Amino acid sequence: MHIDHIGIAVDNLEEAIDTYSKILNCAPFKREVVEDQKVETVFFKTGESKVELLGATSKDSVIAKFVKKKGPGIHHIAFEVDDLESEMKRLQSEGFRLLSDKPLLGADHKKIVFLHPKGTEGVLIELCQSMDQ
Ligand code: CMX
Repeated sequence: MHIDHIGIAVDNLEEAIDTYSKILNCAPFKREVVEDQKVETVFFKTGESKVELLGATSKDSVIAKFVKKKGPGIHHIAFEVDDLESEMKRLQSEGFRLLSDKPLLGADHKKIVFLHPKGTEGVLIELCQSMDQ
């Protein structure tokens, strides 16, 4: 397991791209709308891991709700796992609350599942597995 990416919720995607291009001194390598999640994602490579900027594509997106409530900021940490379904079973048996029964389709050609932040010391955790393997 390793940190795949840190998700940052933003209000203005273009401004955030400009800011993070300067901080990381590189251009994003991928931009993708994830319809199911109502988000537009922009990825920067940072060594083995990535930074994912998340903009809402609709007013009822969880990102719009988050930014309205807390302002822009770190939204989630994503850990890449080798076998998502078995990790889901393991964490369910440990009593964690998964936010979906089945893996969802995420950005970057990954299947994903989230753990509710109420059971994870206030941090929204995403588990992801590449579908390219
Ligand atoms: N990190 C930490 N806490 C969070 C949070 C986050 N990202 N989002 C919400 N919360 C907290 C809120 O602060 C609130 O806490 P309090 O009760 O103490 O005020 C509580 O969770 C409930 O928040 P809410 O605003 O009422 O939001 P909802 O319950 O409607 O939704 C959540 C929260 C986590 C269940 C929802 O955001 C979710 O299902 N997330 C998973 C999907 C997702 O985040 N998709 C976007 C990313 C997609 C991608 O990366 O591809």
